[in-house]
Amino acid sequence: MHRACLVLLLILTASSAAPSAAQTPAPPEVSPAEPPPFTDWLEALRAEARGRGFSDALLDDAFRDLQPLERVIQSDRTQAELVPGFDRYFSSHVTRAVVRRGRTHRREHARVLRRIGARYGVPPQVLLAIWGMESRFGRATGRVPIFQALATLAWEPRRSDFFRSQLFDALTVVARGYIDVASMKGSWAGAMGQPQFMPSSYLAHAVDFDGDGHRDIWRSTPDALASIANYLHAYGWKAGSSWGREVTIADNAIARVRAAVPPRTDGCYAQRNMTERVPLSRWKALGVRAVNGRPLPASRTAAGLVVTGNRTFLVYDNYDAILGYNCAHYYALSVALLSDRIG
Ligand SMILES: [Ca+2]
Repeated sequence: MHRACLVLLLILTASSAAPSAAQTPAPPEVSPAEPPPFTDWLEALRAEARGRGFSDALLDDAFRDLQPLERVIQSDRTQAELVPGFDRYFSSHVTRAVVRRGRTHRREHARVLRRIGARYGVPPQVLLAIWGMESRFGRATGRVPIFQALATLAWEPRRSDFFRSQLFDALTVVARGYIDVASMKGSWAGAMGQPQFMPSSYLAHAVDFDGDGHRDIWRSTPDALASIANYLHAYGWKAGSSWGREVTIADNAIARVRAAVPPRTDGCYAQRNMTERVPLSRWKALGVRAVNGRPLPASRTAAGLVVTGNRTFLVYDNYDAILGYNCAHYYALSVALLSDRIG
């Protein structure tokens, strides 16, 4: 009946192994044209920015000495080729040292994590897991000047529309006085600070939680953690609920499970690589069990099935919020499992 579902269960849910810059879109498949000479392109960009009301002083500052960065282009072009399999991805990101550091940070920032949890409903271990995955708890936020990275990717034709719009958002970030050009550093893909926000995410979701008047996701840990919480909240995180759980399916139940629940058809790439959400009680009746072999609770919690390599998960609504941060199962499952280990 549901042949697509069978296919789905066989698909290893592919995911990018690149740094997980929130909201970086998947690379397009078409091969691009040659870009125009950079100086001509920059002149036109500058004219458009002036037309949008950005001051000459700001543009002088942001566009000073801009050159395309070859390593930015190379990183962007190779990211789609690195798909190592979930186990390798997971073991390289979620090491024992990362878990240990997460627990240390949990104690160290217990008070602010409690306050953030009270305001946004996201528990400490989830915030710490994203913080750890994105920037190794603020230790690796990227050293690339953001305007340099964004100008390179906006000039290069592959994803120029997306990065041109991020460039204008980056100008807005500076124009509003949130941060100065020199301090605005991040990854080769333009993801900034401890939560690795793209400029558009920064404008929409960054918050000032330590009350100094600046949304400083680069230097303030309270601002960074609260900004992650605000982001997840905006993507539908539900307080008091978890992300999901790892499960097992007995060999003699696999065919029944495959036939029973169709693939999901809405949402981003990873969301379309899982099943529809049905109540846990339904999965239980189909023979899906907790990973320790115990029966699932017969609850009405909606859960979708995610299969990656030889591991299987039932994921709840909060998992969608993690996919909102970065739509890739490898990433979201790593965040989820890391959060369990820290918690
Ligand atoms: Ca602040």
